[in-house]
Amino acid sequence: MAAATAVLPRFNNALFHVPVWAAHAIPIRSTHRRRPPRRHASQNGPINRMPARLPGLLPLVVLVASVCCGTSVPAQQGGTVNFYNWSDYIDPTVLETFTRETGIKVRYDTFDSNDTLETKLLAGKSGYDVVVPTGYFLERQIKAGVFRPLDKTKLPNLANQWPEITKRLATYDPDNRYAANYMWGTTGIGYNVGKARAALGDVQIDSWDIVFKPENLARLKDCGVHMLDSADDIMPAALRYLGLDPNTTDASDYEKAAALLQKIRPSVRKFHSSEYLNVLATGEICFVVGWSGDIKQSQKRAAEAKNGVEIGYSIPKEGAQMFFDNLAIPKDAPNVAQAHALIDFLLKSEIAAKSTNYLGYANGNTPNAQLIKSEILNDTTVYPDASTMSRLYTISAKDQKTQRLMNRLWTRIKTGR
Ligand code: SPD
Repeated sequence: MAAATAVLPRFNNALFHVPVWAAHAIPIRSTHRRRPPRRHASQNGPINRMPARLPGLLPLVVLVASVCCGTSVPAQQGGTVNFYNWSDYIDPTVLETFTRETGIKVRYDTFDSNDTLETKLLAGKSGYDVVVPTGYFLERQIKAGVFRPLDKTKLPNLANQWPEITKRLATYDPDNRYAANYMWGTTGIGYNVGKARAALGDVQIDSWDIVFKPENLARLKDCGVHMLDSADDIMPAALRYLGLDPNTTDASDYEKAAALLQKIRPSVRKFHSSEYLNVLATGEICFVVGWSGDIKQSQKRAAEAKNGVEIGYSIPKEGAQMFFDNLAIPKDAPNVAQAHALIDFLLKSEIAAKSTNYLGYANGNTPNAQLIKSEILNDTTVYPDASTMSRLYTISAKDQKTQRLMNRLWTRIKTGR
Protein backbone atom coordinates (compact mmCIF):
# COMPACT_ATOMS: atom_id res chain seq x y z
CA MET A 1 0.00 0.00 0.00
CA ALA A 2 1.22 3.49 -0.75
CA ALA A 3 2.49 5.13 2.41
CA ALA A 4 4.00 8.55 2.94
CA THR A 5 6.27 8.83 5.95
CA ALA A 6 6.13 11.33 8.76
CA VAL A 7 8.72 11.70 11.49
CA LEU A 8 7.29 12.24 14.92
CA PRO A 9 8.74 12.44 18.39
CA ARG A 10 8.49 9.20 20.31
CA PHE A 11 7.99 9.09 24.06
CA ASN A 12 11.42 7.61 24.68
CA ASN A 13 13.09 10.31 22.61
CA ALA A 14 13.74 8.00 19.71
CA LEU A 15 12.13 8.95 16.42
CA PHE A 16 8.83 7.44 15.47
CA HIS A 17 8.53 6.94 11.71
CA VAL A 18 4.96 6.34 10.76
CA PRO A 19 3.00 5.74 7.58
CA VAL A 20 0.29 8.28 6.79
CA TRP A 21 -2.75 6.49 5.48
CA ALA A 22 -5.43 7.22 3.01
CA ALA A 23 -9.03 6.33 3.72
CA HIS A 24 -11.82 5.58 1.25
CA ALA A 25 -15.44 6.62 1.52
CA ILE A 26 -18.07 3.96 1.06
CA PRO A 27 -21.76 3.33 1.45
CA ILE A 28 -22.86 0.85 4.03
CA ARG A 29 -24.37 -2.61 4.22
CA SER A 30 -27.94 -3.64 4.98
CA THR A 31 -29.87 -3.50 8.24
CA HIS A 32 -30.29 -6.47 10.54
CA ARG A 33 -32.32 -7.84 13.37
CA ARG A 34 -31.78 -6.13 16.72
CA ARG A 35 -31.44 -7.46 20.22
CA PRO A 36 -31.46 -5.76 23.60
CA PRO A 37 -28.23 -5.48 25.58
CA ARG A 38 -27.25 -8.73 27.20
CA ARG A 39 -25.04 -9.35 30.21
CA HIS A 40 -21.80 -11.16 29.67
CA ALA A 41 -21.65 -13.86 32.29
CA SER A 42 -17.91 -14.09 32.80
CA GLN A 43 -17.20 -10.37 32.97
CA ASN A 44 -20.43 -8.83 34.04
CA GLY A 45 -21.27 -10.28 37.43
CA PRO A 46 -19.13 -8.19 39.72
CA ILE A 47 -19.31 -5.12 37.51
CA ASN A 48 -23.05 -4.57 37.38
CA ARG A 49 -23.72 -4.92 41.04
CA MET A 50 -23.40 -2.06 43.48
CA PRO A 51 -21.53 -3.22 46.60
CA ALA A 52 -24.22 -4.88 48.73
CA ARG A 53 -22.98 -3.50 52.04
CA LEU A 54 -22.89 0.12 50.94
CA PRO A 55 -26.32 1.35 49.88
CA GLY A 56 -26.77 3.77 52.79
CA LEU A 57 -23.27 5.20 52.50
CA LEU A 58 -23.10 5.24 48.76
CA PRO A 59 -24.10 8.85 48.10
CA LEU A 60 -21.40 10.01 50.51
CA VAL A 61 -18.77 7.64 49.11
CA VAL A 62 -19.60 8.69 45.59
CA LEU A 63 -19.62 12.40 46.44
CA VAL A 64 -16.18 12.12 48.04
CA ALA A 65 -14.85 10.15 45.08
CA SER A 66 -16.31 12.67 42.70
CA VAL A 67 -14.78 15.65 44.46
CA CYS A 68 -11.39 14.01 44.87
CA CYS A 69 -11.12 12.51 41.38
CA GLY A 70 -12.73 15.03 39.10
CA THR A 71 -15.42 12.86 37.54
CA SER A 72 -17.51 14.84 35.07
CA VAL A 73 -20.97 13.52 36.00
CA PRO A 74 -22.13 14.54 39.48
CA ALA A 75 -22.20 11.52 41.75
CA GLN A 76 -25.85 12.12 42.53
CA GLN A 77 -26.71 11.57 38.91
CA GLY A 78 -26.02 7.84 39.08
CA GLY A 79 -28.02 5.93 36.55
CA THR A 80 -26.74 3.27 34.20
CA VAL A 81 -24.48 3.08 31.19
CA ASN A 82 -24.81 0.25 28.67
CA PHE A 83 -21.33 -0.60 27.45
CA TYR A 84 -20.82 -2.91 24.45
CA ASN A 85 -17.16 -3.85 24.16
CA TRP A 86 -14.91 -6.51 22.66
CA SER A 87 -14.47 -9.64 24.75
CA ASP A 88 -11.35 -9.67 26.94
CA TYR A 89 -11.02 -5.91 26.55
CA ILE A 90 -11.58 -4.61 30.08
CA ASP A 91 -9.97 -4.90 33.46
CA PRO A 92 -13.08 -5.63 35.58
CA THR A 93 -11.72 -3.50 38.43
CA VAL A 94 -11.79 -0.48 36.11
CA LEU A 95 -15.57 -0.66 35.82
CA GLU A 96 -15.94 -1.37 39.53
CA THR A 97 -13.95 1.78 40.28
CA PHE A 98 -16.03 3.76 37.79
CA THR A 99 -19.24 2.73 39.55
CA ARG A 100 -17.77 3.45 42.96
CA GLU A 101 -16.62 6.92 41.91
CA THR A 102 -19.64 8.02 39.91
CA GLY A 103 -22.59 6.00 41.18
CA ILE A 104 -23.21 4.95 37.57
CA LYS A 105 -23.86 1.25 37.13
CA VAL A 106 -22.38 -0.45 34.10
CA ARG A 107 -24.39 -2.95 32.14
CA TYR A 108 -21.66 -4.73 30.22
CA ASP A 109 -21.94 -6.86 27.14
CA THR A 110 -19.32 -8.22 24.72
CA PHE A 111 -18.77 -9.16 21.08
CA ASP A 112 -15.81 -10.55 19.18
CA SER A 113 -16.46 -9.26 15.67
CA ASN A 114 -16.95 -5.86 14.11
CA ASP A 115 -19.73 -7.35 11.99
CA THR A 116 -21.73 -8.25 15.09
CA LEU A 117 -21.42 -4.71 16.40
CA GLU A 118 -22.26 -3.24 13.02
CA THR A 119 -25.40 -5.35 12.70
CA LYS A 120 -26.71 -3.87 15.94
CA LEU A 121 -25.71 -0.31 15.15
CA LEU A 122 -27.30 -0.34 11.71
CA ALA A 123 -30.50 -1.85 13.05
CA GLY A 124 -30.71 1.06 15.53
CA LYS A 125 -32.14 1.13 19.05
CA SER A 126 -29.38 -1.17 20.22
CA GLY A 127 -29.82 0.18 23.73
CA TYR A 128 -26.07 0.72 24.01
CA ASP A 129 -24.52 3.96 25.22
CA VAL A 130 -20.86 3.27 24.49
CA VAL A 131 -19.53 0.97 21.75
CA VAL A 132 -16.04 0.15 20.47
CA PRO A 133 -15.75 -0.06 16.67
CA THR A 134 -12.40 -0.55 14.93
CA GLY A 135 -11.24 2.38 12.77
CA TYR A 136 -12.30 1.10 9.36
CA PHE A 137 -15.75 0.14 10.62
CA LEU A 138 -16.07 3.42 12.50
CA GLU A 139 -15.39 5.24 9.24
CA ARG A 140 -18.33 3.78 7.37
CA GLN A 141 -20.59 3.78 10.41
CA ILE A 142 -20.02 7.52 10.76
CA LYS A 143 -21.06 7.89 7.13
CA ALA A 144 -24.18 5.85 7.86
CA GLY A 145 -25.02 8.36 10.60
CA VAL A 146 -25.14 5.93 13.50
CA PHE A 147 -23.13 7.99 16.01
CA ARG A 148 -23.70 11.15 18.01
CA PRO A 149 -20.85 13.69 17.97
CA LEU A 150 -18.89 13.66 21.22
CA ASP A 151 -19.50 16.62 23.52
CA LYS A 152 -15.87 17.46 24.13
CA THR A 153 -16.74 19.82 26.98
CA LYS A 154 -17.69 16.66 28.88
CA LEU A 155 -14.40 14.96 28.09
CA PRO A 156 -11.58 16.86 29.82
CA ASN A 157 -9.40 13.74 29.69
CA LEU A 158 -9.26 13.96 25.90
CA ALA A 159 -6.28 16.16 26.73
CA ASN A 160 -4.44 12.97 27.69
CA GLN A 161 -4.73 11.45 24.22
CA TRP A 162 -1.54 10.93 22.24
CA PRO A 163 -1.58 13.45 19.38
CA GLU A 164 -0.02 10.84 17.11
CA ILE A 165 -2.87 8.39 17.71
CA THR A 166 -5.50 11.13 17.51
CA LYS A 167 -4.11 12.10 14.14
CA ARG A 168 -4.21 8.54 12.90
CA LEU A 169 -7.76 8.13 14.14
CA ALA A 170 -8.72 11.27 12.22
CA THR A 171 -8.15 9.39 8.95
CA TYR A 172 -11.28 7.41 9.88
CA ASP A 173 -13.08 10.12 11.85
CA PRO A 174 -12.24 13.55 10.38
CA ASP A 175 -11.68 16.15 13.13
CA ASN A 176 -12.15 13.37 15.70
CA ARG A 177 -15.80 14.31 16.05
CA TYR A 178 -17.27 10.95 16.98
CA ALA A 179 -14.66 8.82 18.70
CA ALA A 180 -11.71 8.67 21.06
CA ASN A 181 -9.16 5.90 20.88
CA TYR A 182 -9.44 3.21 23.56
CA MET A 183 -6.78 0.65 22.59
CA TRP A 184 -4.72 -0.21 19.55
CA GLY A 185 -2.78 -3.27 18.52
CA THR A 186 -1.63 -5.58 15.76
CA THR A 187 -2.73 -8.81 14.09
CA GLY A 188 0.11 -11.32 14.24
CA ILE A 189 1.18 -14.80 15.27
CA GLY A 190 0.81 -16.37 18.72
CA TYR A 191 2.52 -19.66 19.41
CA ASN A 192 3.39 -22.20 22.05
CA VAL A 193 7.19 -21.96 22.12
CA GLY A 194 7.84 -25.60 23.06
CA LYS A 195 5.27 -27.20 20.76
CA ALA A 196 6.11 -24.98 17.80
CA ARG A 197 9.77 -25.84 18.20
CA ALA A 198 8.95 -29.54 18.40
CA ALA A 199 6.88 -29.30 15.21
CA LEU A 200 9.03 -26.95 13.17
CA GLY A 201 12.53 -27.37 14.53
CA ASP A 202 14.61 -24.51 15.79
CA VAL A 203 13.29 -21.87 13.40
CA GLN A 204 12.45 -18.26 14.12
CA ILE A 205 8.70 -17.60 14.01
CA ASP A 206 9.11 -14.27 12.33
CA SER A 207 7.54 -14.76 8.92
CA TRP A 208 4.11 -15.31 7.39
CA ASP A 209 5.85 -18.25 5.63
CA ILE A 210 4.93 -20.29 8.71
CA VAL A 211 1.26 -19.58 8.05
CA PHE A 212 1.00 -19.37 4.29
CA LYS A 213 3.34 -22.16 3.18
CA PRO A 214 1.00 -25.16 3.41
CA GLU A 215 3.83 -27.56 4.30
CA ASN A 216 4.73 -25.40 7.34
CA LEU A 217 1.23 -25.01 8.74
CA ALA A 218 0.61 -28.73 8.18
CA ARG A 219 3.40 -29.47 10.67
CA LEU A 220 1.48 -27.55 13.32
CA LYS A 221 -1.88 -29.08 12.50
CA ASP A 222 -1.75 -31.81 15.13
CA CYS A 223 -0.92 -29.49 18.02
CA GLY A 224 -3.78 -27.20 17.02
CA VAL A 225 -4.06 -24.13 14.80
CA HIS A 226 -6.67 -21.41 15.26
CA MET A 227 -7.25 -18.40 13.04
CA LEU A 228 -9.33 -15.26 13.64
CA ASP A 229 -12.79 -15.50 12.15
CA SER A 230 -12.26 -12.08 10.61
CA ALA A 231 -11.94 -11.56 6.88
CA ASP A 232 -10.79 -8.00 7.61
CA ASP A 233 -7.74 -9.34 9.39
CA ILE A 234 -6.84 -12.52 7.49
CA MET A 235 -7.47 -11.40 3.89
CA PRO A 236 -5.17 -8.35 4.18
CA ALA A 237 -2.46 -10.56 5.72
CA ALA A 238 -2.71 -12.94 2.75
CA LEU A 239 -2.71 -10.05 0.26
CA ARG A 240 0.35 -8.51 1.85
CA TYR A 241 2.14 -11.88 1.86
CA LEU A 242 1.48 -12.12 -1.89
CA GLY A 243 3.01 -8.68 -2.36
CA LEU A 244 -0.42 -7.13 -3.06
CA ASP A 245 -2.01 -4.05 -1.50
CA PRO A 246 -3.92 -5.06 1.67
CA ASN A 247 -6.43 -2.34 0.74
CA THR A 248 -6.84 -3.40 -2.88
CA THR A 249 -10.24 -3.14 -4.53
CA ASP A 250 -9.23 -5.42 -7.39
CA ALA A 251 -11.42 -8.54 -7.32
CA SER A 252 -8.71 -10.72 -8.85
CA ASP A 253 -6.39 -9.87 -5.94
CA TYR A 254 -8.99 -11.22 -3.52
CA GLU A 255 -9.33 -14.37 -5.62
CA LYS A 256 -5.57 -14.87 -5.33
CA ALA A 257 -5.64 -14.36 -1.56
CA ALA A 258 -8.56 -16.78 -1.25
CA ALA A 259 -6.72 -19.41 -3.30
CA LEU A 260 -3.75 -19.11 -0.94
CA LEU A 261 -6.00 -19.46 2.09
CA GLN A 262 -7.75 -22.50 0.60
CA LYS A 263 -4.38 -24.26 0.48
CA ILE A 264 -3.74 -23.86 4.18
CA ARG A 265 -7.38 -24.38 5.18
CA PRO A 266 -6.96 -28.13 5.97
CA SER A 267 -4.48 -27.31 8.74
CA VAL A 268 -6.78 -24.86 10.57
CA ARG A 269 -8.74 -26.48 13.38
CA LYS A 270 -10.98 -23.51 14.04
CA PHE A 271 -11.81 -20.00 12.88
CA HIS A 272 -12.73 -18.13 16.03
CA SER A 273 -11.90 -14.68 17.35
CA SER A 274 -11.83 -15.09 21.12
CA GLU A 275 -11.49 -18.74 22.13
CA TYR A 276 -7.77 -18.86 21.42
CA LEU A 277 -6.91 -16.70 24.41
CA ASN A 278 -7.79 -19.56 26.75
CA VAL A 279 -6.85 -22.59 24.73
CA LEU A 280 -3.44 -21.23 23.80
CA ALA A 281 -2.76 -20.67 27.51
CA THR A 282 -3.82 -24.20 28.48
CA GLY A 283 -1.79 -25.82 25.69
CA GLU A 284 -4.86 -27.14 23.83
CA ILE A 285 -3.68 -25.34 20.72
CA CYS A 286 -0.16 -24.33 19.76
CA PHE A 287 -0.60 -21.68 17.09
CA VAL A 288 -2.93 -18.82 16.21
CA VAL A 289 -3.22 -15.86 13.91
CA GLY A 290 -4.71 -13.47 16.43
CA TRP A 291 -4.66 -10.05 18.08
CA SER A 292 -1.58 -8.89 19.97
CA GLY A 293 -3.10 -8.08 23.37
CA ASP A 294 -5.20 -11.24 23.47
CA ILE A 295 -2.05 -13.27 22.89
CA LYS A 296 -0.25 -11.26 25.57
CA GLN A 297 -3.11 -12.04 27.98
CA SER A 298 -2.81 -15.70 27.06
CA GLN A 299 0.93 -15.51 27.78
CA LYS A 300 0.22 -13.98 31.19
CA ARG A 301 -2.42 -16.59 32.01
CA ALA A 302 -0.08 -19.46 31.16
CA ALA A 303 2.70 -17.92 33.25
CA GLU A 304 0.32 -17.46 36.20
CA ALA A 305 -0.93 -21.04 35.86
CA LYS A 306 2.68 -22.29 35.94
CA ASN A 307 1.60 -25.02 33.54
CA GLY A 308 4.85 -25.13 31.59
CA VAL A 309 3.29 -23.38 28.60
CA GLU A 310 5.35 -20.53 27.20
CA ILE A 311 3.61 -18.28 24.68
CA GLY A 312 5.32 -16.08 22.09
CA TYR A 313 3.89 -13.28 19.94
CA SER A 314 5.41 -12.24 16.65
CA ILE A 315 4.81 -9.41 14.20
CA PRO A 316 6.02 -11.09 11.00
CA LYS A 317 8.79 -9.38 9.08
CA GLU A 318 6.64 -9.00 5.94
CA GLY A 319 4.33 -6.70 7.91
CA ALA A 320 1.14 -6.83 9.91
CA GLN A 321 -2.07 -4.92 10.39
CA MET A 322 -2.21 -2.17 12.99
CA PHE A 323 -5.73 -1.42 14.20
CA PHE A 324 -7.43 1.19 16.38
CA ASP A 325 -10.47 0.39 18.55
CA ASN A 326 -12.43 3.44 19.59
CA LEU A 327 -15.05 4.67 22.03
CA ALA A 328 -18.17 6.09 20.40
CA ILE A 329 -21.76 6.89 21.37
CA PRO A 330 -24.66 5.64 19.22
CA LYS A 331 -27.00 8.41 18.06
CA ASP A 332 -29.96 6.90 19.92
CA ALA A 333 -28.03 6.10 23.13
CA PRO A 334 -30.44 6.36 26.07
CA ASN A 335 -27.85 7.61 28.61
CA VAL A 336 -25.73 10.25 26.95
CA ALA A 337 -24.38 11.94 30.10
CA GLN A 338 -23.35 8.60 31.55
CA ALA A 339 -21.76 7.60 28.24
CA HIS A 340 -19.55 10.70 28.33
CA ALA A 341 -18.71 10.02 31.97
CA LEU A 342 -17.57 6.48 31.11
CA ILE A 343 -15.50 7.56 28.11
CA ASP A 344 -13.84 10.31 30.11
CA PHE A 345 -13.11 7.88 32.91
CA LEU A 346 -11.48 5.40 30.52
CA LEU A 347 -9.24 8.20 29.23
CA LYS A 348 -7.89 9.12 32.67
CA SER A 349 -4.13 8.59 32.76
CA GLU A 350 -4.16 6.08 35.61
CA ILE A 351 -7.14 4.19 34.23
CA ALA A 352 -5.84 3.93 30.67
CA ALA A 353 -2.49 2.74 32.01
CA LYS A 354 -4.19 0.20 34.26
CA SER A 355 -6.11 -1.10 31.24
CA THR A 356 -2.92 -1.43 29.20
CA ASN A 357 -1.14 -3.20 32.05
CA TYR A 358 -4.00 -5.68 32.27
CA LEU A 359 -4.84 -6.12 28.57
CA GLY A 360 -1.45 -5.99 26.89
CA TYR A 361 -2.70 -3.48 24.31
CA ALA A 362 -1.33 0.04 23.90
CA ASN A 363 -3.90 2.72 24.74
CA GLY A 364 -4.69 6.00 22.99
CA ASN A 365 -3.09 8.21 25.65
CA THR A 366 0.42 9.58 25.53
CA PRO A 367 2.45 6.78 27.13
CA ASN A 368 3.18 7.42 30.76
CA ALA A 369 6.33 5.69 31.95
CA GLN A 370 5.33 6.20 35.58
CA LEU A 371 2.10 4.28 35.14
CA ILE A 372 2.69 1.68 32.42
CA LYS A 373 4.76 -1.34 33.40
CA SER A 374 8.22 -1.04 31.88
CA GLU A 375 8.08 -4.53 30.37
CA ILE A 376 5.01 -3.43 28.40
CA LEU A 377 6.30 -0.02 27.43
CA ASN A 378 9.57 -1.53 26.24
CA ASP A 379 7.90 -4.38 24.39
CA THR A 380 8.11 -3.36 20.73
CA THR A 381 5.24 -5.70 19.85
CA VAL A 382 3.00 -3.51 22.06
CA TYR A 383 4.57 -0.07 21.63
CA PRO A 384 6.34 -0.50 18.28
CA ASP A 385 9.73 1.08 17.71
CA ALA A 386 10.53 2.79 14.42
CA SER A 387 11.62 -0.37 12.65
CA THR A 388 8.55 -2.38 13.72
CA MET A 389 6.33 0.56 12.89
CA SER A 390 7.66 0.77 9.36
CA ARG A 391 6.32 -2.76 8.74
CA LEU A 392 2.77 -2.09 9.93
CA TYR A 393 -0.09 -1.25 7.61
CA THR A 394 -3.63 -0.09 8.24
CA ILE A 395 -6.95 -0.94 6.67
CA SER A 396 -9.48 1.53 5.33
CA ALA A 397 -13.22 1.03 4.96
CA LYS A 398 -14.11 -1.16 1.97
CA ASP A 399 -16.60 -0.20 -0.73
CA GLN A 400 -19.72 -2.32 -0.67
CA LYS A 401 -18.77 -4.43 -3.66
CA THR A 402 -15.34 -5.31 -2.29
CA GLN A 403 -16.75 -6.04 1.15
CA ARG A 404 -19.35 -8.39 -0.31
CA LEU A 405 -16.76 -10.22 -2.39
CA MET A 406 -14.46 -10.55 0.59
CA ASN A 407 -17.25 -11.91 2.81
CA ARG A 408 -18.34 -14.40 0.15
CA LEU A 409 -14.79 -15.67 -0.33
CA TRP A 410 -14.30 -15.82 3.42
CA THR A 411 -17.36 -18.03 3.89
CA ARG A 412 -16.07 -20.31 1.17
CA ILE A 413 -12.66 -20.54 2.81
CA LYS A 414 -14.11 -21.34 6.22
CA THR A 415 -16.40 -24.03 4.92
CA GLY A 416 -13.52 -25.43 2.85
CA ARG A 417 -15.49 -25.24 -0.41
N1 SPD B 1 -10.09 -8.91 22.75
C1 SPD B 1 -10.07 -7.64 22.12
C2 SPD B 1 -9.76 -7.72 20.67
C3 SPD B 1 -9.87 -6.43 19.99
C4 SPD B 1 -9.71 -6.57 18.54
N2 SPD B 1 -10.12 -5.48 17.85
C5 SPD B 1 -10.39 -5.66 16.45
C6 SPD B 1 -9.24 -5.58 15.56
C7 SPD B 1 -9.62 -5.70 14.13
N3 SPD B 1 -8.52 -5.77 13.27
